[in-house]
This record gives sequence, C-alpha cells and structure tokens, in this order.
Amino acid sequence: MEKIIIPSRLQMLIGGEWVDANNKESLSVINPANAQEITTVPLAAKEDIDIAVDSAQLAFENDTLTPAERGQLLHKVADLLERDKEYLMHLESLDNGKPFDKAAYDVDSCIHHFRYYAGWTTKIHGDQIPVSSPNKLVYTRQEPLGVVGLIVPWNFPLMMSVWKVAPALACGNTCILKPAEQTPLTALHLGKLIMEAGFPKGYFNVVTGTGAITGEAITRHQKVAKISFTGSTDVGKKIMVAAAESNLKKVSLELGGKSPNIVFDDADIDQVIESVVWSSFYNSGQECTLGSRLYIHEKVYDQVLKGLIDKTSQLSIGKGIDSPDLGPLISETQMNRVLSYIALGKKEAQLEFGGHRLEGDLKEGYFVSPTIFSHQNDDLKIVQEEIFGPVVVVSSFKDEGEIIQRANHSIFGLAAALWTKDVSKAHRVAHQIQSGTVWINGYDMFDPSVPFGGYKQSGNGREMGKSAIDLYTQEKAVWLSL
Ligand code: TXE
Repeated sequence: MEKIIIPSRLQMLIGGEWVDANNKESLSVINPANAQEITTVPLAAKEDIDIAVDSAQLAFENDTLTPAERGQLLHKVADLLERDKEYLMHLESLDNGKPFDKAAYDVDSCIHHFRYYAGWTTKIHGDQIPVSSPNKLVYTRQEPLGVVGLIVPWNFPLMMSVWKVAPALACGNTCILKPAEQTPLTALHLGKLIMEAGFPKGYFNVVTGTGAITGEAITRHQKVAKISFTGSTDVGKKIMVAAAESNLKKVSLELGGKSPNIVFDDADIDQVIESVVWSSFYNSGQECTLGSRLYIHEKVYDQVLKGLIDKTSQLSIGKGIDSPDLGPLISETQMNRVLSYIALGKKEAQLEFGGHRLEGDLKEGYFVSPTIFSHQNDDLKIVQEEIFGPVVVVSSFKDEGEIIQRANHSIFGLAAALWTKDVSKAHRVAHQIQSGTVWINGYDMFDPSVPFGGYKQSGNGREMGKSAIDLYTQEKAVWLSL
C-alpha cells in the first residue's frame, strides 16, 4: 500500500460533526518508533463532554431504529472495515507501533465482532414468567441503558474499542468513545465509518483527550448510564469511585493481569516452545493476557527454557510498518516503567536474556529487548506486578498441588494456560485456577462468542458473547392483572 497521508490536525466527532475542543486545546500524537509527532487531536474538556452527552442523550430519546435496522447498520460497518482494512492496519501500526501484519489480526477481529453482534440485535428479548398468583401476566424486557461511556487503552486501540462499541450499539445504546491519548487514530476513523454506515447523528461520538480531564469528565457525568473501561487496575478503582460519587452509573472493568502459563512434564514440548515465545512477548508484552509468569515442570525446565531463549534470540525487532516480530513500546513513559522493572529484576532475580533498551537504528524509538528472568520466589515484585512490556519471569515446579497454589498467588485473575496431554489433569487444574479464562494446549485463543473478563482485581463483567448483551442492557419486569 502507498504511504498514507494524515492531516497535521485532526478533529473529534460530537453530535455527527467534526469539531475542535471548545477551548481549542490539543494533544500531540507521537509515533513510538521514532518519537516524532504524527498529528494533533483535540483535548476534550468537561464542556465538550457535556455537549457530546447531550447529543447522545437526544439520539437515544429520538431513536427509531428497529432491531433489524440496527443489525443491518452493524453489518454495513463491518463491510466498511473490510473496505478500509489496509488503511486501518497502517494507522494502527503507525500510531501504536505494532507490526503491520499483526494489525491485520486486530482488524479482522473487529469485523467478526460487528458481524457477530449484528446477529444479536433481533435476539435480545425477555421472558414470560408463570408466577404463582392467578390472573397475572408477567414478562420481562431487556432494555438499553442510554448513553454509555467507553474508555479504552492503547495496546489494541481499535480492537478494544470494537469489543465495546459493537455490543453497545447492538443493544440500542448511544455511545461516547474515548480512545487512549496515545492512540486516537483508528477510533476516529471508526467514527467516520459508523457515520458513513448511516447511524443517526449523535448516536456515536468519539472524544479525544487525557484520562485525567476527558476520561474523568465522562466517568463523573450525571447523564452517563454506564462506563465500560479497559485499562489499569488503579484507574479501574478510580472509575468505581467516580461512579459512586456521581450517579451510581453501572461499571464494567477489564483490568490488568499476570497470567500463569503452566507447562507440565507430559506436554508436547515442541508445541510449547513454538507458542511460549509469543505468549511471553506478543505485542511487545503490552497485552493484558500476556503469559508473563511461566511455570515449567522441573523435569522439562532446562529444555523449555533453552527453547524459549533460542526462539527469543531469533525475534526481529523494528518499526511496525516493516512487519517485524516485535515493535516498540507505546511511549517513553511506558518504556521507562518497563526499564525500571528490568533494573529491579536484575537485582532480585536471574537475568537469562535481554534486559536493555535497543540502540543503533532503533535508538530514537521506544524499543526494549525481549527479556527473560528466572526465579524461585513468587513474592518478588517482578513476579507479582504487571510490567506490560516484553518481560517474562520463569520458574520451575514439582507437582500439581504446588502449581495450583502458586498460580493463584496473585491479585490478578484474567487468564491462565496449561500444557499437558493428560485430559483429566487438564480439566482438574483448569477448574481450580482463579481466572476468567483458562487455555489448554494453546494461548490467546479468542472468539466474539466466548465471554472474556477477570477474576479478582482483573475486573468485573464479561465482554464478548451473550455476556456483553447483559453488560449493555437492563431488565424490566412488567406485571399485568388480567
Ligand atoms: O493506563 P491507564 P496507562 C496497565 C499496564 C500499564 C498500566 C499503565 O500495567 O503499564 O496500566 O498504563 C484512561 N478517568 N494497562 O497509564 O491510565 C486513559 O486516558 C477516566 C493494562 O496508559 O489505565 C486511557 O484511555 N479515564 C491494560 C485508559 O484510561 C482515565 C491496558 C487507560 O489508561 C483516567 C492499558 C481517569 N481518571 C494499561 N485515567 C489492559 N487491561 O489491557 C486514565 N484514563
């Protein structure tokens, strides 16, 4: 594809119009591969959010779309995503730094999501309940919530947006989407496509800006009925407080993780070694489900660790647009956060590979080498805290009882994986792991129809599948005396 041209100043989408912030403030959008400005976007403040919420509220109150019409519009958005797939891959790769070819997976996943939820629009219904009192007719309705605020992070900018937007629209809500300040480009293009598909003005708004100003104004707004958030556990807690202190809006949270990836001695070791390099470093480690705690049975420990080191040393690293295996980290802040964990790891654990910022041609960008630490102490900070960079901590274990207890020794519970050929053991262990997803003999398997979300401090609520319909509707019971 030819190089894409991005205007030096972008506007945001409020009430069907492309606008600047009321106070004309803006933010730089930085290319993480070379630290250069790509463009600027408005920095929306409280008065902009008030206008966006009012227009979304008006669109909700005047909504005349039938479920079937909403389904057709969602299919149309999927068609437009297909049409603009390469452009979106380009935008994502430039803005987030992710490898161009891997951005294809993200866009495909978005297309599947819109099609999946397009199918749901005509199947969202209540029940008729046979109550014990005679001469009563009771039925329930699944009704939309109203204006929903969707706040997303920078690691999968388009995909995280669509995981929220597709079910929220399918259920008949109107939306305020706030992309992360680092990566607003694909969300703004999604806004264009949703308008082009024919959704009425105000139905879908994209506001750009920081968490502290723009995000906070959404989470504290009295007319926002729900916040769906993906991001850090700390901000998730702030959002619950903001909801409690404003209008008790509903909140669903998909937060951090420190997922255990457990290799038993009867696993297919070749398959494990092929997978483990990706489950440890995919998206340069900026992934909430990253298999960042690798536990290997002592009988195969040396073999798997050696395999992981060999495969890691072969990974190519570079600018996303050149389709390397790994791109840069999202920002200088994130790079420094990861480097400080690496410095700590060098003191508290054994460095097995990597452990430094990359120099040479890549020195302008935020590139960190994939890094492997080994340890035998689960209380270390690098074992307990989410690093969100290309860092995996590896440890050996002896038996099933021990590994279940160690896997669950975490404040997080987003995902886990285990590798074994023993089917009984696989299910036995899967049932005892405290996490919202357990993968057996595979990693990072997703489908729009399968619920995803966290136990413990990894969040609440489940995105995807029928569960997301419950997230974006509320149930009403209607009683009639016959
Ligand atoms: O996330 P933030 P950051 C984790 C990961 C990473 C750490 C920090 O460990 O190292 O978080 O990343 C918006 N009210 N994850 O600081 O701040 C913000 O504008 C409302 C895991 O970038 O949580 C952005 O849109 N909104 C994670 C979004 O929250 C607020 C993905 C995420 O930013 C806000 C990202 C506020 N007060 C980071 N403050 C995952 N689960 O995948 C910020 N935001």
